[in-house]
Amino acid sequence: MTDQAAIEQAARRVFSGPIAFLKSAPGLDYLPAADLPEIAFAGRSNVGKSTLLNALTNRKGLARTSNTPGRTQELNFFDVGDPPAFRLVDMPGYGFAKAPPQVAKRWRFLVNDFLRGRANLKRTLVLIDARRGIGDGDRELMDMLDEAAVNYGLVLTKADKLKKSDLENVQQRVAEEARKRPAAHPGLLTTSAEKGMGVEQLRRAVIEAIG
Ligand SMILES: Nc1nc2c(ncn2[C@@H]2O[C@H](COP(=O)(O)OP(=O)(O)OP(=O)(O)O)[C@@H](O)[C@H]2O)c(=O)[nH]1
Ligand SMILES: [Mg+2]
Repeated sequence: MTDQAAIEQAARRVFSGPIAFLKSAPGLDYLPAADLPEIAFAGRSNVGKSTLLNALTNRKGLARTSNTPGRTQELNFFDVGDPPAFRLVDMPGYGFAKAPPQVAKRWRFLVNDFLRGRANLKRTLVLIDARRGIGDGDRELMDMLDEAAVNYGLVLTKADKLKKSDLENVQQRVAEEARKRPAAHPGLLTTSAEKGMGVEQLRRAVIEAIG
């Protein structure tokens, strides 16, 4: 079997098997042991982190989603496999205008400290809303990841909301910015959780990142 076929087969098997919520960590003191590889979902509030995690695992209500930004307020850990082989981490978003400044600051420290300090973190997925492109908050996050040499991959979300030419435009701009960033993985993934677009590719990327 080719490597590619083996990865596809592993991706299908892993994501159709058992996946379970492990725990919610409101602070770094509450993290699970760093004993398994992890993949984290980061990005602006409302970008679709929790929704994409659900699409990836093909389970609708696994991570809580909402129309209102600020839904996810803690680091939520999900075990993939039984016994678990790795974990997915759904995180609070940034750039949520209505969050009280103290709360927004707490989330930012939680997310940044986790991403910078978690030795077993294999890949951070930085989600970018295809309608908005890369914003200031996204740049701040990527600057931090670049400085800390934490490797990440960019993922466009909500591709279903754009017409083809606009989507191609944003893909080009985002890919170009990614190429300039030292810790960014080459290759931009374009997804729509709504339409299931890019979900297979994301599964393969996760399996590859886990190694
Ligand atoms: N059309 C469309 N809507 C989406 C897609 N992904 C997410 N959404 C919607 O975007 C909204 C926010 O999704 P969430 O997954 O809760 O976003 P989040 O990034 O987890 O947000 P926070 O937890 O607040 O940081 C929800 O109303 C989703 O239904 C998509 O691919 N297409
Ligand atoms: Mg969320």
